[in-house]
Amino acid sequence: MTCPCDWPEPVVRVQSLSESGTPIIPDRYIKPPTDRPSLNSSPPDLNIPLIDLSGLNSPEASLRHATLNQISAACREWGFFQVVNHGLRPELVDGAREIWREFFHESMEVKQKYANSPKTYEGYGSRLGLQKGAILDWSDYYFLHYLPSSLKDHNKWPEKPTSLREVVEEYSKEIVRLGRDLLEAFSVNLGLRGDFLQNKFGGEDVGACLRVNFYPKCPQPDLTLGLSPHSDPGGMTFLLPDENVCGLQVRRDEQWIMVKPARHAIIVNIGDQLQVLSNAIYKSVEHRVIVNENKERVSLAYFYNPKSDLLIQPASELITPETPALYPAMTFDEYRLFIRTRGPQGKSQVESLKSPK
Ligand SMILES: O=C(O)CCC(=O)C(=O)O
Repeated sequence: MTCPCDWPEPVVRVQSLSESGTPIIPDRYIKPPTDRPSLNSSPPDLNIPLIDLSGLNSPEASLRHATLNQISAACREWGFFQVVNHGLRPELVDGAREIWREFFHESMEVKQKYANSPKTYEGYGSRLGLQKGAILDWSDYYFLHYLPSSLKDHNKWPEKPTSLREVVEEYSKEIVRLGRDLLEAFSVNLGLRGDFLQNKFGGEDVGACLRVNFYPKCPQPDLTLGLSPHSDPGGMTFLLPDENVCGLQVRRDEQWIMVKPARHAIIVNIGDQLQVLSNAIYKSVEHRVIVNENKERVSLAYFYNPKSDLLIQPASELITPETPALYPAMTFDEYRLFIRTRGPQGKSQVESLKSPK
């Protein structure tokens, strides 16, 4: 068996391939015909819900309720929504994305100092998964831990550009605050105590980690994907998209819906752990990323997760004779091991956990 300290094949940086100017992508990035993006498949007028979060703090009860109702419908029907007036300064949102773009445009020598290994995935990477000969995605990434603070190691965060660590600190703090606010809204919407979900996530001991995705220009975008279809294994994800370059697609009724980001919006999606805790009232929905011939794309995916050794199971308050528990109890650590051992199977990964009837 391959040691999880090593990649099964030499690592190739997708950005280097792109910058080589090759008009043809290597075979190992070419997806089978059924998995390729059919570039025109998205209905142009459909988008994920857009929610103005300032309503949550309104002195008017009717506005607060209307906002909570919008959040509730989005979690039940879409598993995805984008939020504006989320409390993060527009300069911070733009600054966080652009400082990472600068990092990816540093020299290869600077980036290689942070080359990652599959043991922890922390650092600069170009593949997910260890299967030898796998068809790869057209992207590079940077992965780092913010919480728990025992896992945060500034030495594993890029030193250049010089203000990156400071910007990531501020951005991370704000995302964790937003995570707490939204978990409270979700709890109330599910008829639970306001602090219910935050407590199930471990109170102050939640996990938070960032994957910055860099999708270089691709000469044959119709043959590959920037990120293959997956649902997010954790609690919920805050995605800062590249406002000027669409790429994220969300599965809905067997169609792929292209997300059109609003200005300074943050995209929120339900992860597998919230699907389990809500006993599938909330949906962890499959999504993927397509790439672009003329434009690179940068996105920041912040994963807000339960403390990894706490048991996660459907909330007993939501279990009735008509709605029995759909999933067994499992820690997030065990769940990650379960999906990593099985490998990606397409479709929502949490569905395969369902207790047999
Ligand atoms: O780049 C995107 O828009 C999506 C990224 C994503 O799904 C992920 O990092 O898990």
